[in-house]
Amino acid sequence: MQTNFLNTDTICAIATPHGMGAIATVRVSGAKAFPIVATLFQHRGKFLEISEIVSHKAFHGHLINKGELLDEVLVTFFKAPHSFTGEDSAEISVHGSVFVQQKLLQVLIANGCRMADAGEFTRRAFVNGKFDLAQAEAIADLISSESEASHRVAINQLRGGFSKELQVLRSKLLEMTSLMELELDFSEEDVEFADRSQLKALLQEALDKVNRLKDSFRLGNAIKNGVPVAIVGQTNTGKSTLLNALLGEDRAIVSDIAGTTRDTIEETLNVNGILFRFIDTAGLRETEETIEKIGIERSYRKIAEATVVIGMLDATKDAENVLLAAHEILKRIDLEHQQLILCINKVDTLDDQGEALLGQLRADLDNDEIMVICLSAKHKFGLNDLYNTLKHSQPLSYPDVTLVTNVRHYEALLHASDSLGQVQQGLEMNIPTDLVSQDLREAIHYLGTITGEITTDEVLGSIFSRFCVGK
Ligand SMILES: Nc1nc2c(ncn2[C@@H]2O[C@H](COP(=O)(O)OP(=O)(O)OP(=O)(O)O)[C@@H](O)[C@H]2O)c(=O)[nH]1
Ligand SMILES: [Mg+2]
Repeated sequence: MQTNFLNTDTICAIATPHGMGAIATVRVSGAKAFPIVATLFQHRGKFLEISEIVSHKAFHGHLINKGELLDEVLVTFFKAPHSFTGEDSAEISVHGSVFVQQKLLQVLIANGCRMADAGEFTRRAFVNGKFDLAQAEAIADLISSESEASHRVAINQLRGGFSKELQVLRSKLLEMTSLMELELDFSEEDVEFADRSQLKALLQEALDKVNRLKDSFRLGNAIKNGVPVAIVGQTNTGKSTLLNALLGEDRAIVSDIAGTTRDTIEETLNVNGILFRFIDTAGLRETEETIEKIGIERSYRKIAEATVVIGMLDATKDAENVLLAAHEILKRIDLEHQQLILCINKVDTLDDQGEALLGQLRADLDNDEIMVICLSAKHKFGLNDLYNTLKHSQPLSYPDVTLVTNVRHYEALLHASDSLGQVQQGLEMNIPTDLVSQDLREAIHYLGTITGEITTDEVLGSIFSRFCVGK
């Protein structure tokens, strides 16, 4: 039960960004929200009676504290349960002076409110059944979304797309357990209620779904925090020049000395609505130099973690060398989960702008999944081709499916997938039904933690404390 979260205090907080602004909004929520606000608020020259309050209507008037005018304001009231929190609530829009905002909070507190904890409004909404935990978390994501893609993912989760998928899954699994447990009750009589082959099919379906969601985390997380794009290649191929060209600023040091970049440099950039995290890395070469070696180790790690890898090739080198370098990079890529874009850089030095080399490389690789483009990072030639290739790269072309973006959800899915795997093994090996159904219950439990059907104070505390005060 979550009754220990039902807090009857009336809470208040500033809901708009801190500091000075044209307008600031202070939120008040709880059983005493209306009486507290009414004692401070004059509408048409007299203090508002609670009976005059109309829900979802803005009242114009004045905030009066101990006979003194504090500000001219708009107050909107929301009657329970038709408010964000599900409680009686009011939103007071004041002029955005920091003094007025702070003073209003002080006055509210003096009249019986308490400062809200971080995320307490959303937490109350969750406790009052306004939405489930995954949706509450989507609100935090929505607020912090910086790109069109992350916004789209958060909106889908907020509208309950993810929760619905989980619900369907959970109820299917519950149905399976009840069938199995019925069988247990009659075990003396050696009855098989659950058709084993039907169970197996259902289980496979559930496992596929859980695994799809689990696997979507790689992309979901990338979209939320910026799709990692590692720029890799031999020294002096122009990786840092490319990073600077993409960002439009001299972020990384560029020089003709091989081994200029020692450490990785990361910067995010919004390209056509998708947030990318470009990572310039230390050039790959044999070296005995300790620091450079560490840098190169890091480059390999960044390749492994990247969703997209830009492999930089140097057009001033002979074709054989370029092909060899391309294969060195390709060796490190998992084409099933990663996109490789090979860039033949410095084509400004070639008469044919790299056309011959491009043909040779494509023929040699003979793989449509690998994109190859010509570039001059220094002269900013071919950047549009790169942007387009990035935008349409395979790992990013997801249809409107649910993407998991939250580590907590990902971990729960991982556990659920493990448990379902155990069930599957158990069914294959004809392990007694009671043991199998225990694993099934475990999987159901983990799925339930995502939407908050099963939760603990500790989990809720850690989720909502990440929200800001006023949310
Ligand atoms: N002509 C030409 N030169 C380029 C181009 N891109 C980079 N360069 C030059 O190549 C040299 C190396 O560039 P960097 O960007 O430092 O190369 P890097 O791959 O980061 O090198 P490391 O950090 O040492 O691995 C510099 O002198 C650049 O000016 C290009 O498109 N055309
Ligand atoms: Mg560099």
